[in-house]
This record gives sequence, C-alpha cells and structure tokens, in this order.
Amino acid sequence: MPYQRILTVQDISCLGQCSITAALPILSACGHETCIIPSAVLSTHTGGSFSGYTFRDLTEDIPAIRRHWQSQGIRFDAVYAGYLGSVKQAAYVRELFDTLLRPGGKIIVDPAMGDNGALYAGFDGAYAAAIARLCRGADVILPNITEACFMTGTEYRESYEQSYIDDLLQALLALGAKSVVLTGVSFEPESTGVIAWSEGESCYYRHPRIPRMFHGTGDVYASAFTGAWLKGVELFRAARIAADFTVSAIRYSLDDLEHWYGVKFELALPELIKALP
Ligand code: PXL
Repeated sequence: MPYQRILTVQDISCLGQCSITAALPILSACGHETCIIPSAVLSTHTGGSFSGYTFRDLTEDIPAIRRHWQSQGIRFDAVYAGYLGSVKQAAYVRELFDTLLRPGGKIIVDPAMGDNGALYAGFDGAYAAAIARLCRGADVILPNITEACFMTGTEYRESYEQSYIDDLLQALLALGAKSVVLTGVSFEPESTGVIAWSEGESCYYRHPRIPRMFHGTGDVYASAFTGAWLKGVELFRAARIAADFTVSAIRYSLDDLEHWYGVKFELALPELIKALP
C-alpha cells in the first residue's frame, strides 16, 4: 500500500465541507500525506443561499510557495487541482505540474466550476477555457456534465442518450487527459452514475439518485477517487469506491434539513477506509 505525498491546490472555504476542508481529511483517511496550496480563502463557499462571503485571492502566493519548495528540493507523487480562484492561477498550477512532480508523478484535475448547467458565481467562459487547457497532460480529470459542457463547448442537456455522453467523453479526451471520470451521468430518473474512460475502455457505474441537491459532493467524490486511485486501486474500481462513499455521505445528511450547505462525509470515512486495500 503506497504512502503518497499529494499536493492539492484548491480554495479554503472556511465553512462549507468542500474543497480543502474535504480533501485533507479524505486523503488522510486514505493514508496519504497531504500538502496544500490554498487558491483563495472564503468565509463560505459561494453556493446555495450564502451571500456576502469574503474572498481573499491568493494567486501570487502560488509561485512564491513553489519557489520556496523548489529551493528545498521538495517533490510530490501527485498534484490534485480543484477549485481555483482566477484564470491566472491555472497558468501557475501548470508550473506546479512542471516543476514539483517527481518523475512519473500523477496529475489529477477536478475542474470544479459549475453544476446544473450553470457556472459558479464569479466564473466565466475564460475561466472554463483556462481550466480546459489545464486538463492537457492530466492523468485523470473528473468533471460533472456541466463542467464537461463548458470546457468542450457542448450544449448542456438535462436528458440525453448514450450517444450524447459518448460524444462528450470524446470531446473531453480531446482536451488531452489520459483518463476521464464523468460524474452525474443519468439515463433514468431514479438512478445516476459515473462513466470512467481509460486506455480505450469505458465503464458505467450506476447508483441510486437521491432527490436532494447538496453542495461539495463533487469535491468529496474527487478526493475519495484520488485517495483510492493513488493507493494503487485500479481506476474503474476507484471510481466505484468514490461513488459509494459519496452516496453514503449524502445518506448521512438527508434527514437534517438545516444542514444544506454540504454533506456529512466524515460519518462515511470508516466505510471508505474499509473499501481500500
Ligand atoms: O464545491 C465546489 C466549490 C468549491 N469552492 C467554492 C465553491 C464551490 C461551489 O460552489 O463556491 C468556493
């Protein structure tokens, strides 16, 4: 069981159970050392009924931290990028990939930028294009359908056939990533699932669709996938383990109507640990 040193670059939403506050405990539970570069610090995430949140942009800290680590000879087994605070950060994160990965180190990009056919507050087409460029050379990218559409210029649809998803996968692969895990793929009302594409093969994992929308589930999914995959779990299986963990985290949160801003993924961590080798 490999012990990996992972660098994750995403925001700190001080309250919100997303981004770094989800990635750190999930990757730690998977048994990895986790280092962080915060892309921004917000008082809460920007979704749901939060308004008036603070936003401190940390763009210029990224190259400064990189230079310090380079001076100390620090290298990472993987860099996992999530929600970034600005277009400029995408170029800085590319420099992290180029300079801080050990030979053979892995790149994981969760292009966190939107859901349900819309971009999150503060993002625009230029941001989607910058993150699409960041996907070039990634080992795995993990968009939902909204993010896949914005990055590939595909029309967003609420309902679709297999051929729409096949075309979307091909358009994503054309961005230059080696493997794609597309989340929130639903062909019928009562179920949803993930499609993973890797080395010429694809695999669909269907699971129940829970009829309540929660924030941060994409971050919880991407962190669990990354933790499992970097543990040496085969990609399709890691995609399933992460889906089961996310569904369980949602179930733990369902009966608490006041807990609308995130999922209680902490309660499902023992199940994630048990599912790992
Ligand atoms: O969960 C994605 C996410 C991460 N970070 C911030 C967000 C969101 C989604 O709204 O606002 C700051």
